[in-house]
Amino acid sequence: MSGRSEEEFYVVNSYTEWDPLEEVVVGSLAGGVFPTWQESMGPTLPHDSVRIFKERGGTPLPAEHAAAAEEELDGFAAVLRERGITVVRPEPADHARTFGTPQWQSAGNSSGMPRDLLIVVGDTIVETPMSWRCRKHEVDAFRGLIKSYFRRGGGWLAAPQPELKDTLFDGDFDAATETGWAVSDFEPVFDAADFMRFGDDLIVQRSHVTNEFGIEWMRRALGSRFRVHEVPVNDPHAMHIDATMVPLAPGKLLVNPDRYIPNPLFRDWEILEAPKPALGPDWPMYFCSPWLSMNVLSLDEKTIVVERQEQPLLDALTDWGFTCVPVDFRHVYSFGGSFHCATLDVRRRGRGGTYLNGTA
Ligand code: DAV
Repeated sequence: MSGRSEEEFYVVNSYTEWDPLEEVVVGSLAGGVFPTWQESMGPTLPHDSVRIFKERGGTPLPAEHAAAAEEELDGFAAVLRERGITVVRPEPADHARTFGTPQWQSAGNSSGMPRDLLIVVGDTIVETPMSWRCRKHEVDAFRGLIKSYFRRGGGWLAAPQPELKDTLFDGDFDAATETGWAVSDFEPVFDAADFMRFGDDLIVQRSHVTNEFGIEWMRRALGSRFRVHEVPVNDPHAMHIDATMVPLAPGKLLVNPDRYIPNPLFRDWEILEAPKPALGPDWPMYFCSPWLSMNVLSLDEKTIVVERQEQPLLDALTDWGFTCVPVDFRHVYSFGGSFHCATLDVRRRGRGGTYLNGTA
């Protein structure tokens, strides 16, 4: 494990959201439970989830719906494999088990959404300091994979372990005006899904799970090659940027028309407004909004995995010149994400570069 040969250097290699995909982690909802409630979840969640999490935190996800979601994840993995992409999965985990620190106790959540926990920047996998207590040990199901990549030459960087004491959640969020943030700057916290990768540049949003301290930690940890740009968005419920601004190819940004604020970094980019989601109001959505329609996965600059029933988006992307691969994923939606959230692209071809305006 000393040094890296030229070949090993490519074991972990992913700089963008659109370079040709070669290896990817796909999450699993097996063993998943409802989150243990904490106040800082409130501003990010659909209204009914507050009660549901308070009542059912730590108890298993609804069995039939979760089994259907797991089948969709398996089906998605099969579609990727058929296209020659290497797919790896987490180890089994029992998220009902409780854990804690001297300050607090919690059960877990699920292994469904690796995008939230981990981010690959170039040749390195970064482990994030998540602010939901129930998610503190979620990464353990992926640890075998991370160690294996490291042994084969990949980089591995873990953020400082947050304490997640009450002080962290003493943010300035005001429910009446829906302004401010649920987390303070007591210590660095961020979810990986608040970042998006554009070669040597990353964008990030401040959110109810990502604070300024966390953004600054990431900026310094990544070093001088990478530039981290905090972008303003119009989203009082902000948690994860991947249903707000999704780059599909160099110069093509899919945006949420309710949330995107025009940004000079994208001056020369074509801005594609996502059509309204197809999902009706009665579908159970415990974590997210129907804008998960936008949470697509690019297989390369031309090819995008899109939920099979999102016809308006399928039509729009086809009109814009993309080839869409429709995959069933609505049951997965219910548990906190779509194709981008449920994956972690470990290897894409490409070696970085400058794509955003005014950054070189
Ligand atoms: O619209 O609820 C979803 C982002 C999931 N990673 C939303 C944000």
